[in-house]
Amino acid sequence: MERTLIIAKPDAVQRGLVGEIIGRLERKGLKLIGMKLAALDKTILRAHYAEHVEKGFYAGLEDFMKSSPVVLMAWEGFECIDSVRTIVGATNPRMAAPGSIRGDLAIGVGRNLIHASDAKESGEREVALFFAEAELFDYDKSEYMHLYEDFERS
Ligand code: IDP
Ligand code: MG
Repeated sequence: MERTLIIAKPDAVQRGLVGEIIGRLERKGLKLIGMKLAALDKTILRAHYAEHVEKGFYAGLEDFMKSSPVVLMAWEGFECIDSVRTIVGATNPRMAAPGSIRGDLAIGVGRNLIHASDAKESGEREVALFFAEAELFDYDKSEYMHLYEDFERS
C-alpha cells in the first residue's frame, strides 16, 4: 500500500480546519498511521521542499511554514497518492476543483492549507523525514473488506 505525507499547514491550524481535512481523508477510507503537532524549522523545511529552495517564492513559503505549529500526518491506502492529490486539489486554490479541499476552502497559492506527497517515492521519503518508525502504526482496519477488492488489499 502507498503512504502519503499530509501536512495541515499553519493556515489550516489557525483557521480551525484540521478536523475538516482529517474528516475528508477518513471518509475516503484511508488509514491514518501517524499524526503529531510540530513546529518546523528551516533545516527540515529545506529538506522537505528541496525541489523549491531556489525558487522565488521559497523565502515566503519558509516564513509561512514556520509561522505556527502544523499537524503532520501519515496516511496509507491503495494508490492513495493520486486519490489524495485529487481530494486536495490544484496548487492554486483558485483553479482547484469545487469539492476539493483547496477548491472549497482556500484562495491564495501561498495559503493553500495542505501539503500532500506527489509520487510514491516522495511519499516514502517524506513520511520517513517526519516520522520515526516507532511513530507509525500498523493495525487492521475492519472496514477494508467493504472498501477494497482482494488484490487491492494485499
Ligand atoms: P503542491 O503543494 O501542490 O505540491 P508545489 O508546486 O510542490 O505544490 O509547491 C509547494 C508549495 O509552495 C505550494 O503548496 C504552495 O504553498 C507554495 N507555492 C508554490 N508555487 C507558489 C507560487 O507561485 N507562489 C507562492 N507560493 C507557491
Ligand atoms: Mg509539491
